[in-house]
Amino acid sequence: MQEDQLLTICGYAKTPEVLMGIARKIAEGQRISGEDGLALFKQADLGFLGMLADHVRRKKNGNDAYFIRNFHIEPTNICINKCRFCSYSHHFSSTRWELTVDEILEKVRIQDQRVTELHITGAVHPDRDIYYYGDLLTRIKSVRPALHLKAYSAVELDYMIQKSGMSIREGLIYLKSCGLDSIPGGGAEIFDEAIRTEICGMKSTSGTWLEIHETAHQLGIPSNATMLYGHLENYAQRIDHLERLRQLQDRTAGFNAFIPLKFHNSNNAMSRIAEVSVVEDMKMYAVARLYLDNFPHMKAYWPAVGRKLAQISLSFGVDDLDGTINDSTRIYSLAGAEDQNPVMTVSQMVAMITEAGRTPVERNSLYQMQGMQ
Ligand code: V47
Ligand code: SF4
Repeated sequence: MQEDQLLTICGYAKTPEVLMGIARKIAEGQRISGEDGLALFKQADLGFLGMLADHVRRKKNGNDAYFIRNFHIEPTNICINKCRFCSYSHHFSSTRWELTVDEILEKVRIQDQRVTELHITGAVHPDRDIYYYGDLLTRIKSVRPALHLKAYSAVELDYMIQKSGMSIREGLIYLKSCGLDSIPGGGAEIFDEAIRTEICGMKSTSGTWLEIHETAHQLGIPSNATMLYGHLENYAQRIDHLERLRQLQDRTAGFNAFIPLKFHNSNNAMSRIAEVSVVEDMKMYAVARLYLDNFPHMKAYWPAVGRKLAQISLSFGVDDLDGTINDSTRIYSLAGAEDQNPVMTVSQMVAMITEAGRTPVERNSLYQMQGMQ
């Protein structure tokens, strides 16, 4: 849609002047302010948000919607922390696991050869150090050298690096030399210090999370960013989170994708909080797409949001549905997400994207196109 058409349609719906002003900024490719972001959350309806977010998505990614062939390994759920939203760690889950290195290598060996990415993340185990995790990367690479290793959230990295007595920079250089290719976006939760203390006070601070990602980017290690939404936070705190990410990305351009993660309320210490509605989910995707003008990609992680909503999110700014997963993650199934065995075939992924009117593109971890077989 052309910019003038966009503005005509927005104006046609008797849109309040404050929102028309934001639509004009977006049509002209200008950055929106924190105040604008708040107004979008509070005053804009879904149709308006979807139209603007879809316009920005199309400018950045054309008609393409991405997916990847990937799988996860969660080495352990034994954790030193006690995040109140977590249904996964041994504190709340009825299961408790510590995979051995051989078990992990076996999981790598049995994967389809067309899988290109392994996402490794888990709990913060008190006894495992950076040498254990570095060696794990090296051994996985020796089994599957071409596999991209997106490994260890900033919270896991913080603990293993501190335990080793290294600086963040030294720790990341060491892990890169062992085979670390990129860093997943987990552990960001919500940066607002008061809410963070309430929901995950034992965890690494927001400042540390941001510092680890900034240092990684300086070392040529790209990463993702997430935000856990739909619990105690308000709209201003969501905008504050997006603002801190936007500022960091202005300095480094090292983030690939932003992934809003909807809070799920089963089996955790925050179960009394109701899960937010679909409208709230789509608002979150759209406002994030509009606010994070320097992020190339917006991802709907389908095991978290559900297949149907992930498909709809393609009309609210999202251009990436993550991957085939192959039933290898428990974080969301334990928290009550609809998919208890998250696995998606390539043909299911292609059908889902095509039905939403987008062109399915199989990507690698750096958003380069893969030949689909
Ligand atoms: O940091 C934990 C979230 C995250 C719950 O980078 C919960 O490509 C909702 O970050 N309800 C870990 N969310 C997962 C993660 C991730 C996932 C997929 C792709 C990428 C990527 C990163 O899961 C945690 C936390 O925010 N989480 N428990 C829960 N009850
Ligand atoms: Fe541990 Fe991560 Fe769960 Fe927090 S969210 S308790 S750090 S596994």
